[in-house]
Amino acid sequence: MKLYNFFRSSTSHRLRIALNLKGITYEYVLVDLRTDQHHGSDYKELNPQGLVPALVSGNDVLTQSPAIIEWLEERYPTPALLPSDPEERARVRALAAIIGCDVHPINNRRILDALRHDFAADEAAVNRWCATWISAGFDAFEELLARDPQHGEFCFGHTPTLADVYLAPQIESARRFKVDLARWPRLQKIDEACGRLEAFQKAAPSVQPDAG
Ligand SMILES: N[C@@H](CCC(=O)N[C@@H](CS)C(=O)NCC(=O)O)C(=O)O
Repeated sequence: MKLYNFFRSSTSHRLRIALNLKGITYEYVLVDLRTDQHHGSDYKELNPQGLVPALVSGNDVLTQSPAIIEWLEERYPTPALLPSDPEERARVRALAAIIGCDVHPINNRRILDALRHDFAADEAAVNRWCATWISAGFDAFEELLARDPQHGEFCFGHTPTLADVYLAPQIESARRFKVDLARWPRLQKIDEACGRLEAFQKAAPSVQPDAG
């Protein structure tokens, strides 16, 4: 498999974690967002949306990290990243969706570029924008964990699930935007637990070949 990705992209980071948790080896193919390689025709041939990541498996080109992660779960069911009970699966997916649908998309680079260029936002305003939406998502995430008796060392129970796969990269990104994490003690503990696992350590942006 080939993973077209970028070290600092949190959707790429999600995929690296999921692949590592499933024990799948992959070739790291850099799509450098610093040089706008994702806007080039070569990459758009692969993914017309011009966003990372994309995963190539045999003749299949898979795009959109939620779809790719669900595909991985179906193709490589062990270890499972979703609980077996449908209601529990829905709870785990809801946590993941807070990040995947409601936080990440509005803090993505192209949105921040639009704020800078079309709405004259300076860096302080951009950081405030990011902090606002990250905080709103993390407040809800923290409260849902507080209410869930099955919240354990990880978001759900004592092994990582889809919720952790989405949460850890978003916490990394929150740090980059200098969001103070002290307000979310449960999230911090889960992040520490994730950080103890090799699958998460090997997926970290700082250890990727293009990190810089
Ligand atoms: N919903 C997509 C979003 C992908 C996405 O937004 N990727 C970002 C990096 S995290 C990107 O390629 N950004 C480039 C840009 O905004 O110009 C997914 O989950 O795969």
